[in-house]
Amino acid sequence: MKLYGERNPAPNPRRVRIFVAEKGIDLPEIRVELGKGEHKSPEHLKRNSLGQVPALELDDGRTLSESVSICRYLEALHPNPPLFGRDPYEIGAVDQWIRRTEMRLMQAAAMVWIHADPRTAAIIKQNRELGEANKPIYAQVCAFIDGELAGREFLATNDFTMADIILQTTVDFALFLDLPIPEGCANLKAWHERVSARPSAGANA
Ligand SMILES: N[C@@H](CCC(=O)N[C@@H](CS)C(=O)NCC(=O)O)C(=O)O
Repeated sequence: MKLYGERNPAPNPRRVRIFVAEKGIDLPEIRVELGKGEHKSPEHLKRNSLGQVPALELDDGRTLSESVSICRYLEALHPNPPLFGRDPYEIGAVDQWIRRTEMRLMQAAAMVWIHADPRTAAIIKQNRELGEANKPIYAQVCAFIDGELAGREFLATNDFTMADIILQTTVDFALFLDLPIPEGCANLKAWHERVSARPSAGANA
């Protein structure tokens, strides 16, 4: 089994690397250099027809894409420690926070990256107004999550889970975009320090 990914700060392959590090799984990773357009090569399009990373290639040649789906597959192969919840309620809670973080926070950061970041201006037809409008939305969603983290060590359950990985990689990607954790979000800042101190946070390709 091989993972096709890209180095940090690319947030989606990083999700899988953190997951794999937390599980202690030995998964070789092959770098697909986005800057060189390798993700749109015919070989890579066979692995992921959307031309994105990460992609997982199984020993029998079958492939899986979507970072969360790859992690769900790995969870089924390596159930311990559980990172998608320990019981039916926790499984629901982890899924809820993955969806909220991806659909609200990551979506806002992605719009800033695509439409307002000078590093994508040369390769994408930007809508600057849309990009700029997403900066305060990012801050608002941070404030919402900050409130939800009050009195909690981790986002979805009492343990570190996939929901924390999604939030961690989103917040770190946003920092790369110069979108800080807003002033006043003390719970989110403390949570970020906690997850950044885990050895898995340093996993890179
Ligand atoms: N929903 C996908 C998103 C994958 C994604 O957007 N990957 C980025 C790198 S972090 C990529 O390949 N971007 C290049 C492109 O979309 O052309 C996942 O979770 O894996």
